[in-house]
Amino acid sequence: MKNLKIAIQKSGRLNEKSVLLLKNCGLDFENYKSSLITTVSNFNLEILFLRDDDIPGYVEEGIADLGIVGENVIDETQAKVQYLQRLGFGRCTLKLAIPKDSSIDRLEDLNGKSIATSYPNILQNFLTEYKINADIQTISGSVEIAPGLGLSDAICDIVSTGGTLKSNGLKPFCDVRNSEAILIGREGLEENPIICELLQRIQSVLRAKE
Ligand code: PRT
Ligand code: ZN
Repeated sequence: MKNLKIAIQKSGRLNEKSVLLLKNCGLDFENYKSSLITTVSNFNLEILFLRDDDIPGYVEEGIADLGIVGENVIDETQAKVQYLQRLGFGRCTLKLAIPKDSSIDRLEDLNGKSIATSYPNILQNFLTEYKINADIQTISGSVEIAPGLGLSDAICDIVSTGGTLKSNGLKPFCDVRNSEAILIGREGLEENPIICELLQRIQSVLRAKE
């Protein structure tokens, strides 16, 4: 039988916990840092190491059967994939934030303002829901420096401890969405016995942690 493929983050905040979860499921593999793919020796599975942004699309297109990625990335890419299991790590919140001394006070005050973000789709849906007409400035990183540089009036970015906001003279203004790491699968795969077996192992690892 052809091996299934699971895509996990190659390096970054979700890599270590994704690898640990798979190891705790009894999967035996080498975590080659230099390789993009590794084979599990005791299970019909190969592991692909990718940038997190590419994972939902790979799963949607069937290049990978499964993936571990943050909900924020799934939502932003708008990929059609199945949520198989919430994994309880990588927790964070996508928030709107403003300079400490900003006159913005209520959501309506964002009308006509500019907001820098790496999450233009999620932000646009949020603004549409609240009937706010703001100008979205899409930038790919270091979003927190945008207001200080005069690029935007507000930002929309991931916050976990809040330390980065603080050190850039910003304060949280409003939560847009919470996120955690999710096991996703391509549509129509739920009945696959190998996936069912892996899902059961993952669920027992998560239960043991409770
Ligand atoms: O290279 P690749 O594209 O794979 O990785 P990446 O740099 O895009 O993502 P990475 O590794 O930073 O984050 C992967 C996932 O972890 C995210 O998509 C979220 O689902 C989740 N996550 C959890 C976070 C954070 N916590 C987090 N704190 N992602 C990013 N941050 C950043 C945030 O962007 C901000 O710059 O950390 C900063 C804020 O942190 P605090 O603690 O100062 O609030
Ligand atoms: Zn990324």
